[in-house]
Amino acid sequence: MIIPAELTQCLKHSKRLAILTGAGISAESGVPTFRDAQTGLWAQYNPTELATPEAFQQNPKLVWEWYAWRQQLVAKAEPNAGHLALVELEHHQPSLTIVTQNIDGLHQRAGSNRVIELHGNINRFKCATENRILEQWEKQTAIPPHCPYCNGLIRPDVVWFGESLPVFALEQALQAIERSDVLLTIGTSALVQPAATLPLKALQQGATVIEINPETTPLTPCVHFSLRGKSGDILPKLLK
Ligand code: BV8
Repeated sequence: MIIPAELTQCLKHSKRLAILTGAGISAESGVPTFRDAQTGLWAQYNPTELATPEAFQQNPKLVWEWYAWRQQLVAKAEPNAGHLALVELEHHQPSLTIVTQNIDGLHQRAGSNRVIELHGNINRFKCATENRILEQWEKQTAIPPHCPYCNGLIRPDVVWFGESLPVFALEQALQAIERSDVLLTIGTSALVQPAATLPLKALQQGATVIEINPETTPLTPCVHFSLRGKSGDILPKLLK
C-alpha cells in the first residue's frame, strides 16, 4: 500500500495524537474480533447476547466458560506489528493516548504506557454483588467461583452490553479526543456505543481523522483518510 506523504507528515507534526482501537488491531494476534464467527464451541452463540448481565444471571457457568475460553486465547496471543508500531510512535509522541475498546491488554503487553480501557480487562475480576476488584481467591471447583468476602459470584471486570462504561475511563477518553489534533481510529467497526461517538467528537472539534480497516465502516464517509488494509501491515509503514 502506498501511504500518501501528507499522511505521514500529518502524523509526524501532530502535537496531540489520539488513537482509538477496536478488536481488529488484535485480530493478527489470533484474538477473534466480535464480528468474526466465534470458532468451535461458541459458534452458536451471539457475543452481544453472552456479554450481558442477563446472560450471566441466567447462566453464569456458560458465561464464565466463554470468558475462560477467551482468556486462554488472549494468554496465548502476542502483541503484533500493529501494537508494536504504536509503542514506537509513543516514544516520539509521549503525549499520545490510546483509547481502546479491547479487553485483551495487548497494548500494555506490547509496551504502550498511556492506555485507557473503555470496556475493562478480561484478566481482572470482580465480585458481581459488591463490584469489589478481587486480586486473588483460593482455587475453587465451583464455576463461576465465589467471592471470598460475601460469597457472591465472581465475574470478569469487563463492561457488558447494557452496562455503563467506567466513568473515569470515559472522561479521560473524552479529554484525549477533545484535545486531539489528529485521531487514528484502528480496527473498529464503529458500531458499539458510546465508543463509536468518539471519532465524531474528534471531527466536530476539528481534528484530522484517519481510519485503518480492511473494510469500510459507518465512519468511512466521515473521515479525512481511510486506509483499506490490516493494521499490522499499515501501521509500521505509516509510522516509519
Ligand atoms: C452503554 C466488553 C449506557 C465485553 C464490549 C446508544 C447509546 C448508548 C448505548 C447504546 C446505543 N445504542 C446501542 C447501545 C447499547 C450498546 C451497543 O452499543 N450496542 C451495539 C451492539 C449497537 N452499548 C452498550 O451497552 C454500552 N453501554 O452505552 O451504557 C447504557 C446503560 C444502560 C442501558 C443503556 C445504555 C456498553 C458497550 C460495551 C460492551 N462491551 N466489550 C466483552 O468483550 O466480552 S464491546 C465489544 O464490542 C468489544 O469491546 C469489541 O471491541 C467491541 C466490538 O467492536 P469492535 O472493537 O469494533 O470490534 P468488531 O468485531 O465490531 O469489529 C472489528 C473491526 O476490525 C471490523 O471493522 C474489521 O473489519 C476490522 N478488522 C479485522 N481485522 C483487522 C481489522 N482492522 C485492522 N486490522 C485487521 N487485521
